[in-house]
Amino acid sequence: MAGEPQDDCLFCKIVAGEIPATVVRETDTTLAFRDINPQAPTHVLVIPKAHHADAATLAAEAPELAADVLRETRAVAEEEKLDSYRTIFNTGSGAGQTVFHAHAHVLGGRGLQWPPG
Ligand code: DGP
Repeated sequence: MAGEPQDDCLFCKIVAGEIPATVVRETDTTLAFRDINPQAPTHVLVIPKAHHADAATLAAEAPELAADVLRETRAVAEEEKLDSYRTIFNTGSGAGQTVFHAHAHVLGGRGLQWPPG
């Protein structure tokens, strides 16, 4: 069922506390933690605690929760004192999505090129 924890999901395990993570923010519905393989001085992942496969699925299945995630990306940027930052939702393996639990990457603290690779 949409939103239920998945046994084989890495980020569900982080939400459950079964895998450690460096948490920077937590709300009732979201968790923000540092990416294990940072691509910028600040690289934080913001996830819904409930399992949804990707950002578009999250927006379709739980639009309020999608809004919670977006609000938290800004809160992370403010806490990290980022004037500019990039929010990325890789969607699908061809776009680099490797964990199929919706997550926003918040990247900042260095110049970011456009277009991205
Ligand atoms: P994506 O490629 O968009 O699906 O992003 C998944 C990100 O998750 C990737 O940047 C690396 C990160 N990641 C993978 N495993 C772990 C982990 O165990 N802990 C943390 N903190 N991040 C992880």
